[in-house]
Amino acid sequence: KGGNAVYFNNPMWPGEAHSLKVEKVLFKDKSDFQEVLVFESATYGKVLVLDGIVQLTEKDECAYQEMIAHLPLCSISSPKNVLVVGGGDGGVLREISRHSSVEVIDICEIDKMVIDVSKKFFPELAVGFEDPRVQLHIGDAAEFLRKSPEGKYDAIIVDSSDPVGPAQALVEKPFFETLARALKPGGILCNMAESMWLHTHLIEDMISICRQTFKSVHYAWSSVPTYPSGVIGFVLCSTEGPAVDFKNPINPIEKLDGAMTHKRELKFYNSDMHRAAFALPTFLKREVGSL
Ligand code: AAT
Repeated sequence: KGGNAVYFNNPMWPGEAHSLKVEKVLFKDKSDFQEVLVFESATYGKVLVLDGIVQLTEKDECAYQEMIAHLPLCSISSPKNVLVVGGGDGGVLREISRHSSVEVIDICEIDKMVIDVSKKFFPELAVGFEDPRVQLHIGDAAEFLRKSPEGKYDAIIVDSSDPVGPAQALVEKPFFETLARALKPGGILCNMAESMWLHTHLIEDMISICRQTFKSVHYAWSSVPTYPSGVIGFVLCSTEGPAVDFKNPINPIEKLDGAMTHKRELKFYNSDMHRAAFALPTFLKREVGSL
């Protein structure tokens, strides 16, 4: 910390620090899993920080939650059973709830404190928990998936933290095998996949694991100013079954009943952003091979 700013240093981004001006610290505590901090910033609204890493800010959360939810759900027709891994703030649930075809939204979050803090300080995200289709499971997602019935889900969205701390196991091959097993034939996965500027080797590892486990693998990305380097990526995979053309949404949000008239307006995602998200810089194409 320095003055009234908070500086985020982390081995995940060596040699640089990110900072935000703090107006007021609203909450600080240690859960069984991580340190949880909420503060009011000068320019991004309220900020949720876990173990010294920004998870979301009120101003730019739309660019992450809307993309991680609609990139997969608009790529298949009529998704019904959806699982969220992590995502205890409720923002991804809020986005999934725009899809009226969805019947069940399971969520497995390890840390109840994240949910409680979100309900108190981020009601615009925690509103996602009010959807009656949501079934909350508190526990480790690696264990939840080991016990999950085979072929249950049309889509799984992994909105988990960086692979330091409780999310460590969620980047390893056995976890991806359980994800693939829990999906229906033709079911899809959308997994948070770090920054192409900072974590090319993590992305490469994740893509190579996914290529061994899934039928097709793609990478998409979004601009999120308060994440390290200002961008975040997503790995999108489909299992053996009906082919999925991720790059051209078959289930466009603009045509979905209620998706646009949902109580909260979409701020970031639309079908143009969807298609654009799959355009990759040359260095990334070179490093991860053709996708
Ligand atoms: N939507 C906000 C963005 C997040 S939150 C990630 C969530 O994953 C946290 O609430 C954390 O408690 C939860 N989590 C971590 N490990 C596990 C686990 N093993 N099982 C279930 N939930 C878990 C992610 C922001 C990404 C930031 C990128 N730099």
